[in-house]
Amino acid sequence: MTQHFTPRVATESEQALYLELYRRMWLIRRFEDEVQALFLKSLVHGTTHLCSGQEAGCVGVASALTEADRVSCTYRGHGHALALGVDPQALMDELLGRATGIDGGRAGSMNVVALDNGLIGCFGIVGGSIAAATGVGLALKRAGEGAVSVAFFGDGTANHGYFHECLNFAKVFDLPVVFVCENNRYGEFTPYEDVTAGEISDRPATLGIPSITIDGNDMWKVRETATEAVERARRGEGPQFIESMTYRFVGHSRSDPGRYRKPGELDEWRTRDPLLVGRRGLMERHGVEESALDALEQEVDDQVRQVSAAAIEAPFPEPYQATEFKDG
Ligand SMILES: Cc1ncc(C[n+]2csc(CCOP(=O)(O)OP(=O)(O)O)c2C)c(N)n1
Ligand SMILES: [Mg+2]
Repeated sequence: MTQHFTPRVATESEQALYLELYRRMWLIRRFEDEVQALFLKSLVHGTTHLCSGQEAGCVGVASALTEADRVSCTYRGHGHALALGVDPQALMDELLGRATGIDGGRAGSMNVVALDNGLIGCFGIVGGSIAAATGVGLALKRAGEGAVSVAFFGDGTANHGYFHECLNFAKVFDLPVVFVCENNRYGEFTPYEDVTAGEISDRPATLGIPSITIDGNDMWKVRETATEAVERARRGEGPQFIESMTYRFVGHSRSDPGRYRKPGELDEWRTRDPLLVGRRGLMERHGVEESALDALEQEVDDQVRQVSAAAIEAPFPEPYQATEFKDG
């Protein structure tokens, strides 16, 4: 039993834990900056959806999980994969379609699966992550070992059928599912308030699902809230809902310049960059020296440069050979 509940992120001390979360946030930001640069050189096939600005949600929730728990994500899933501990090299190789990628180069940017890290999948279909996590929640409940399933999805997804259907199902069967709505204020190019009636977090409450809205750019707040929600689900108290308010600093996907943003909005959110909040908090709350943070960032920057160079050199997979189809 204890082995099942090994935390995904080491917890020797509060300072060490939050430094590690900060390191992961910095890695996600730099990794995705590099992904964008490689994309512009046509080295990333298909499309990309970056989570720049949303890193605290990824690492805060991941830090509340154990190795027995399972997670599903959207197409915006690179950050969540890194937060769950996926090897950056294996992920970068995957995005460049290389044989050494975490899924042999066949999944690409939108559909990463990393079962060893608890990531059951990233889904291009809006709402797919909710359905997958709910199904996994049913399986985990039947297994009876106290593991929890987590669904990440966006604000736009709260208006899709999957959302309503799965929340209802999860509550009726009291499944151990934590629904995490990452409200980045836009579904593609549409402000969420233009297409959303009422508050998203009121919807689960009508089904009897505990629901909370938090500052999703504060890794302390996200970790604390996620830990409580996960523990309730683990104890058999059924599904839980977190609306994590955040903002993406980049466009929806590869070529979106974000012209729909309101004047000043991006600058305002940049003052609440999760990396700034994290840096400040580590110094003020945990007494971390600025020089230690500079060194940590430098180390990650070097790592990302090496990862990128190695991915470019990595081999492509052999062409797919369809197995012969026989009638009857
Ligand atoms: C079923 C389905 N409908 C529409 C789309 C097209 N689509 C891709 S992303 C997206 C917006 C989703 O917004 P949100 O849930 O807020 O997530 P975000 O991209 O902001 O993280 C849409 C409509 C899709 N992929 N799948
Ligand atoms: Mg959104």
